Amino acid sequence: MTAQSVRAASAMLDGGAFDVERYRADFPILTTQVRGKELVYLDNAASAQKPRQVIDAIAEFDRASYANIHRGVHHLSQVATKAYEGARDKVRAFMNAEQDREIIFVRGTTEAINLVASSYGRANLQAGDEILITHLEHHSNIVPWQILCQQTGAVLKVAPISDEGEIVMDEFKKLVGKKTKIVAVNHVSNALGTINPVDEIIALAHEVGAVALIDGAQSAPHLAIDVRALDADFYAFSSHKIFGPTGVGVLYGKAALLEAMPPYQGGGDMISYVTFEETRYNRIPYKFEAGTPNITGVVGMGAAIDYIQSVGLDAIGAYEHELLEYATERVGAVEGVRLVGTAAKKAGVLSFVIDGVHPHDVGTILDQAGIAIRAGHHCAQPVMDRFGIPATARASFAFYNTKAEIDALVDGIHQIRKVFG
Ligand code: 7TS
Repeated sequence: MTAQSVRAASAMLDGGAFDVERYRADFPILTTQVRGKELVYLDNAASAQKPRQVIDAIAEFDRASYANIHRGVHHLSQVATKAYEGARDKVRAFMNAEQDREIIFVRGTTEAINLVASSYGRANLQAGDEILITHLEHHSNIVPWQILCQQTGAVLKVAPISDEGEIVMDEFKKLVGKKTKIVAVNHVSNALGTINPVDEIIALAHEVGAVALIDGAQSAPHLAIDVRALDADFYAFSSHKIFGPTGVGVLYGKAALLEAMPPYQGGGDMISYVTFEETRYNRIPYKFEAGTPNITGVVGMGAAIDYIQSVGLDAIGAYEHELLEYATERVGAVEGVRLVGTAAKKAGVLSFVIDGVHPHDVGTILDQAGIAIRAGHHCAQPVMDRFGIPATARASFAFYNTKAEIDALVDGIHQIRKVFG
């Protein structure tokens, strides 16, 4: 048994229960008081909190190992380069990618999708070609494709979703055809929590020779990702949603695709040779990492991956499922509350509306009780349009949340109903 699996096993209480208190103790911010109340942090889909192990790894790297990477013969530059490239290998293993060079460090999911749209998209799409997304996407998996359509004359197609918030696969299949060149879908919806059948979607894309990009911003914190089993062409996620720092994330791409793609940005590190007449580009992944990257952020993301793996994604998934079921039942039972997004397979997100109360008021009143949720369109306005609402209140869970916190949320909702009579 590894040290990590010993820790994971010993964190399971008798009877296999998840020892949430043990993990909560790793997150210093969870003891914060907000407006005189104990913080109840239910905005994990926006950004997850960081455990001490990540905070310390960042501080320790900056204190003892920091220098610019890839370009120094001096000791610290070599130490920093090793830490940076070590994190790349951790990401590779986390996603079960075959090779480190298939892992590109970017600013986050948004930049990853823009990179593919700009580089792969402009090089491979022509007027009349089609890009297929769904009605369930975050704006960052809509707008880059709209820009690409404007630039190339390609056409954006959108697969519909059901009243439960699931992709209507029969309709999706009808939209996949000879003209389809890119299929881009989220693995888990940030607005509704739906887990999408990305394996089936990728297979459909491949049947017509299209590439498939999976937006994994909301899956990476909750599900084990296996890009090889999925056969994903591109897969993106953000560090700040997996308990790491902001400003850094990952684009996975199959090596053959990345090698054939033109650079996204030009500058230092992405070249092998520069003259005014001709520039030769560096090999992948460096071809796509122009300029000094977020070195400390990458190291912090590596520490976050170590941390997640010490808890174990299977244990996280099982515990969060229990939390979501409890929350769905309790919140759904409150009179005047309607849950938005009731898919059969969901992860970590409970979106709801309360009759006669604007979601922003829900968020503001819950905040008075120290409860942090998100109120708004969640950067998924088409999802709101589909349900004929301007916004929802959204509670989103991490493995450090508890049933007692869900009880606090339910008490808060009752309070709101009283206030708005
Ligand atoms: N895709 C999905 C499915 C997301 O949930 C988000 C962020 C992004 C892409 C963009 O990620 P970024 O790290 O590049 O910003 N979602 C949210 C959210 O639900 N609330 O705040 C940010």
